[in-house]
Amino acid sequence: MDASPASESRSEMERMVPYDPDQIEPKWQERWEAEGRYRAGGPEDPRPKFYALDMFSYPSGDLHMGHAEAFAIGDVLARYRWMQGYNVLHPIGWDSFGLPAENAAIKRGIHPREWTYANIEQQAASFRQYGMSFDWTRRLHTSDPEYYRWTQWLFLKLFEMGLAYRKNAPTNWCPTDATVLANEQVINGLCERCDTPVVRKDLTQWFFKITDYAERLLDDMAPLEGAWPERVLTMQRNWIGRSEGSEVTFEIAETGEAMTVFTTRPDTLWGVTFFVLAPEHPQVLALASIGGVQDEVQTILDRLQATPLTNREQAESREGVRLGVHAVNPVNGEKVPVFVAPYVLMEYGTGAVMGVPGHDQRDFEFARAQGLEVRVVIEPEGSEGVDPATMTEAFPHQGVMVRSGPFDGVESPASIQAVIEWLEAEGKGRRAISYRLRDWLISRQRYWGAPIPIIHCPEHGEVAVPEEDLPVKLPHNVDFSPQGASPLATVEEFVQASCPMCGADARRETDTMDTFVDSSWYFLRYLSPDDGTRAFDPVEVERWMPVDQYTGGVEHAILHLLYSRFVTKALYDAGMLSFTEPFLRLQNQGQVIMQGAAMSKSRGNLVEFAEERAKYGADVVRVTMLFASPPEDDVDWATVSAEGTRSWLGRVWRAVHQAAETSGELSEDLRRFTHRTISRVTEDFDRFKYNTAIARLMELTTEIRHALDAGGPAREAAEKLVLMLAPLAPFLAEELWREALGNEESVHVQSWPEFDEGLAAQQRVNLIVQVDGKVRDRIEVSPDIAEDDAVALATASENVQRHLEGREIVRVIARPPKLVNFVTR
Ligand code: ANZ
Repeated sequence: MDASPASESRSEMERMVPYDPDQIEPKWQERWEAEGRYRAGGPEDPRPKFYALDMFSYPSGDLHMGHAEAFAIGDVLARYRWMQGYNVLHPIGWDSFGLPAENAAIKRGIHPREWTYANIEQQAASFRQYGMSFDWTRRLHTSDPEYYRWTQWLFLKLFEMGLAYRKNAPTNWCPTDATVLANEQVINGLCERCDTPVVRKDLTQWFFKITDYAERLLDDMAPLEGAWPERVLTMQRNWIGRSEGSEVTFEIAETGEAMTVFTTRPDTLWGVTFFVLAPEHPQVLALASIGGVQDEVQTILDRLQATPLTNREQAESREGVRLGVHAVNPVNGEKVPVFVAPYVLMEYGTGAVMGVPGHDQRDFEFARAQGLEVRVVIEPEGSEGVDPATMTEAFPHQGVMVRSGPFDGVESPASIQAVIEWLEAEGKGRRAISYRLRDWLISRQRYWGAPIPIIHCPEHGEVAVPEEDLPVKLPHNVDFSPQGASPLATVEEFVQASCPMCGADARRETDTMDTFVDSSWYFLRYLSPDDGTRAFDPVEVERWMPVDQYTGGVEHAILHLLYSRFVTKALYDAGMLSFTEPFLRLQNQGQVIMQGAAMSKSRGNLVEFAEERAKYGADVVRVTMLFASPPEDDVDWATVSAEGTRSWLGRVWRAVHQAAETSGELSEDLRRFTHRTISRVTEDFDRFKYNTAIARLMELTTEIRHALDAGGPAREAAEKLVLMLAPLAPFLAEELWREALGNEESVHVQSWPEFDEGLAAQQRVNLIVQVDGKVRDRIEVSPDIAEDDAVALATASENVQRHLEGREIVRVIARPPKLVNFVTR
């Protein structure tokens, strides 16, 4: 029930039509669409541009609560920028290729296309009901031939630049889904989707050479500092994983072969007591045959074959096989035994390491297990000397070099540089940088993706499909159940092709592209979505890019964002773009959870977006979501109050209707209060603090109510309230603006209200907010703030929320305007 303050007189309430979202939302939805309300302005539009991009949706079903949050955040911003006088581009599309569509279709016996497009239609309808200010004329689906034609074009561009190549590589293979999985899709050795144990499979795969861009991907993060969430930048940095050190060349004593290692600690070279190769190192089997240990080595290789790649990083460091050959340490001519061990990874550095058990923990464990010498060559300053016999772990820290020939007594970190210079002068090594980043594996052995536009010719090898033959279309009638090779390989008409160079019989590539390729450039396609002659229009790109604000989930902190950055840089290098970073600012939203846990059907805590919207209306869901917390925090739907929001919007409804009937100058107090609210809400909007902005609008509602109850005029204040409410609750604001306040034009084409600094700057008092008697925040409020508003503001404080987390509020002591104290248990 909606408890109305007693001051709203009975007669007024009886006269007034109550707030009913069902009556107003469908009406405005239709009108806005007919008016083409949110179409971005063309080249002649004089307003400054603002590209507001939301991470597009995956059509796995109807919209869920996560979408409801993310898209509410993006939509408020777009609407706010419109009102501030920007020409806003706010497009929508669907990331509509991918394995889930194929798996769902297999389960239900329908075609992936049917399943996908039905879901898209449902989501599109839900978006409209939710009041999204999208420019629908730019809508795109990555699974449309009109789109994936250009994804194929992008592939060919990268191929032409030498950035797309094929090689045999170990992959994570899910036997059930019959496809390659990215490392991120393997959870504890199991397939993320079906929990089948993942095995390793060596396959010829297509890659994009993102490693060529490692350095630039790191360096170009500098301007994103402060504009992207810090944790996203950190995750990208760690993912790229730059290590400085050196390469040092050893020699195999028995064969004279050179063997190079990468080390971050060349200052430990005098402590090398063994040498280790990754089992997949190309020289391993030849060296094993010298020592006669091929069988032992083969056993390790066979076992690794059954281990997902992701589990390799955790390989047991004690296991290994002695090859029977020796490596010569270039700094002192010492011969040390060579081993093969799974803890050394072929994909990192050179696939070979120098064993320094005194200073590297894994080397230490290996040496103890294999009975190898531990030698201490770095000591903490002023130490008495460390006895290797009694050491229980390696000493990995910096210190003074000892037992290191010409370098005795040299201290780190300078010692590392000194040794590198010496190695270079002696021709024994060189400065080197190693990256954790691997090339991007883009081929998938599945049906529902963009076919890779390559033809394999017996004579000419991999030949690009000529641009005029794009798109290479997906055949419709395919048995897409998993079968080991790509389902496309079974479609003879698809596979048969002739070589574009010589016309000979050839075979078409049957792998499709990872969907991350589709989403690595979609922000460019939105700018000229109907252009049948090119992927993007350079003039439009110049006009709109880079994206001013990107909104989406932190789950895309690495892959999607890194791939988009890479593709942007590659297209820049191709001379097709004038900028190297696609997204100027990034805003993440938290998750929507239920009773402290992620929502899921099986857990029984799933809240359906469609149901909530049907129950409360779009505006209430939007405002509830935004009021719950700052965007980047999780929203627990169990702790929010849609009823509370509805009751507030009902108060707004009545106050504005009533205020519309009044006329004349506002009282001095109400005028000041209104200006202060505009000033504060503007500030909050600029920092994405929609929750506190809403709390302030609640305060203003109360002030308007007081003025009305005192018989004073309030129309001007009500107008400002409605204007500020427009981005948050677009339907209600429109209804009030046009119907209650009697304006001709839409509220959504009005200017954002301005405020008078002098009026806004009136003295405020500090509201002290306590949790269990401890001060957790101080908030500036008006001296006559109402109790409800003080509590709402206090609740919205980030710091207070942190301290309330996991606690139950048993009592709220409110002494406005000075104090709010939450007593918890
Ligand atoms: C000798 C050494 C001595 C090392 C010492 C470290 C400490 P980050 O910092 O992550 O880049 N390494 C090199 N290649 C490897 C591979 N393919 N598989 C497993 N380990 C490998 O790590 C660099 C260090 O990891 C390298 O420096 C090497 O061990 C090891 F006191 O060399 B070090």
